Amino acid sequence: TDDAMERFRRYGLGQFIHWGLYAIPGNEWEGVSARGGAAASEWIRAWRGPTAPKDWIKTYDNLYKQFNPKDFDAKRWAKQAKAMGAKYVIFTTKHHDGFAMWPSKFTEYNISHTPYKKDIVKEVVDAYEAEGIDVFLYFSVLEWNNPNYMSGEPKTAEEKKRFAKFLAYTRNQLLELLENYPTIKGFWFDGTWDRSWIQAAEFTYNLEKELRSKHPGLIIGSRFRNDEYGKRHFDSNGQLLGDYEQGWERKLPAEYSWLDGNDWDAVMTIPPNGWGYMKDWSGLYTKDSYDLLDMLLHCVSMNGNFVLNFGPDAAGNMHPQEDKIAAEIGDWLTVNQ
Ligand code: FUL
Repeated sequence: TDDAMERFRRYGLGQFIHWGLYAIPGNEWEGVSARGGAAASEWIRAWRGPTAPKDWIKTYDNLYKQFNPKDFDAKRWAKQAKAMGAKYVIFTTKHHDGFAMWPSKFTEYNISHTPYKKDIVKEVVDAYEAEGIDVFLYFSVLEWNNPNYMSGEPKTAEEKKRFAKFLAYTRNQLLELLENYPTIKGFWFDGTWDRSWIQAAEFTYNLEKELRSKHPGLIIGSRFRNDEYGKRHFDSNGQLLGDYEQGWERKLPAEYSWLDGNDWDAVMTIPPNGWGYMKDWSGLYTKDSYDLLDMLLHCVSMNGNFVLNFGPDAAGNMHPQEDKIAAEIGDWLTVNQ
């Protein structure tokens, strides 16, 4: 409804959190770094070539057996986000590796089979809402480990059948998330850039209608529909501010005129070479609070929201640079509100 979008328009600052199995390697494995290229951090499962350990994919898919974040305290994160001035949080329920951070009935590859066992999505939703912060769930449609997922257009009858299964699975998971966490404000979709998904326009159209009928006012990011309607509704932007590995590109507002009259957010990550946790930041361009405040003001001045991404480590702690940035942004916003 319009009320939900009215709230969205007033957020200003949001927090993104990328947390999943990729936090365990933290961008390296047994002393070898996956840094650079497409395999950084939360993309490490896609690590290929001479530097990748042998049988890396198998190793990665078994990391869940080690996931046991001993310091994880969603309340501590939520308090930090609140002090920073975040009005909404976007949390990764499932990234491209397909691992569900909630006890999904539709895949075994989920949090309940880790030593940690507990429902992390629930802990995050409850803690942030207790601080008055609205919750959005990040959901990657793309699943690297799912044989039914197809990046290209399904062609043979057999492929079409498998892809139909995949779509049914996606629908089930989304309905499950809505049922489990009925207070969420929206979904932030990802991984929908593939051809197969773009071809599934009718499916996304119907599913969006269904989700909204169950949850009036639900906000759904443009990356779900991949069409003009989606963009008009709420444009979630990954690269709006330019290349995150180099800082950002300053442009005059006129260059963003395609956003005029639209609702949108732009996301930017603190870890220097990805969105999930990275152990080693040395030698990489590291954004500081000045850069990030600049970006925040830039977005807000153009009626958009700015979403700052954190990549906690495998124990559940933010990186010291993230703690520092959160505190500094919070101080600045308190003084200048
Ligand atoms: C991209 C993903 O591939 C990245 O891993 C990250 O989640 C970013 C926000 O969106 O599409």
